[in-house]
Amino acid sequence: MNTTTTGEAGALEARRDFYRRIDPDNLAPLWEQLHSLVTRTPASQCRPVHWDYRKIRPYLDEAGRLITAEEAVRRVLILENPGLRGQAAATTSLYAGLQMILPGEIAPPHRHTQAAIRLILEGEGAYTSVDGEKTFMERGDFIITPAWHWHEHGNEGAAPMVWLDGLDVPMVAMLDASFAEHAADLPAPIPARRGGESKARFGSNLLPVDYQAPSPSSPLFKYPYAETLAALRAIAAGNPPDACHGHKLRYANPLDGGYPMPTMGAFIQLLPGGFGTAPYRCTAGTVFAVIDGEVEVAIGEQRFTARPNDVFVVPSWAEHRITAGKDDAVIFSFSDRPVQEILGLWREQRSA
Ligand code: GTQ
Repeated sequence: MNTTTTGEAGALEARRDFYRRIDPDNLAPLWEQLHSLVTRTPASQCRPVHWDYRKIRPYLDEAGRLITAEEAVRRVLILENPGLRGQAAATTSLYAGLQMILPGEIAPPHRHTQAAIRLILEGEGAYTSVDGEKTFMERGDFIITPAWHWHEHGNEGAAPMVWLDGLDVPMVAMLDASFAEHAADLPAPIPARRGGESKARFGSNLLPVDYQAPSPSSPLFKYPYAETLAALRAIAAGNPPDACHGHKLRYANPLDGGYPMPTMGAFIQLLPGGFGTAPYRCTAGTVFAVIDGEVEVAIGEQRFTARPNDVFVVPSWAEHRITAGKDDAVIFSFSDRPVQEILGLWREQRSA
């Protein structure tokens, strides 16, 4: 054997032997994986993905025949990212699902440390109650259930109700901070509160005098679509669209103007008919849902058409463009941007 080969091969073998001997002591050499841990740019397992509502809606009906909301606790089909299968994750940090509740059904009250947002897709006459206060839901409404607030859902209408759920499940799992309680295990039911209270107290550009927020989340838990759309339309009527976002607004906590909840931010944007956004990327992997209109989406090399109620994911740092069809498009989205901003991690790159 030639000495050089022996030298290199011997050195490699000595290293492999070393790795094998330290392995039982739960040790590993950083130098073998430094480049894949500390990447130059985000190297997400999260993939761009599009769920066509027309294709998947029948599965919800089928789920409705297979299990009641009561038995399921929450009858939801999880939207699993193909790059993160088995992890109940739509992006690396966020969970998304489609929840359906049939007429007469109740999804029983519980609370958990995971925070939830809802975007109502279909139906009317169903409510969510948050800490005992019922609010009825209509298409396009944005509703929040902050961490550790009691919530139940019920359908008093005549048709199925479907909404998009967004939760910080993967984030809470990463932090090992999951707690949950079921009202059925309590000695007494959650006391009912009058409907409309939170809107009266917090949703009229007024606040209760001396109010001290008990949590970092918005005390206003419904952002009605009628009001959101009126705001978007008024802005769109008198202003040029932003090159990368069209007309884009952020849902805000009326107490401080911050995000409605600390772990998830939510956004709504109007793209005028025919308008296409300039290439854009940011570090917050984002779940989008189309409310109105039809859009062509380009994420890296991937292309698809998204229609009302379709959901799609743009991974962290994936350059994308969204182009409205001939009519105005309205798109909802949510991401972990508040967390990244607090941690000093959030970055964006605009091409215009
Ligand atoms: O509505 O409480 O999609 O607890 C997942 C977990 C919805 C909810 C989900 C939940 C809920």
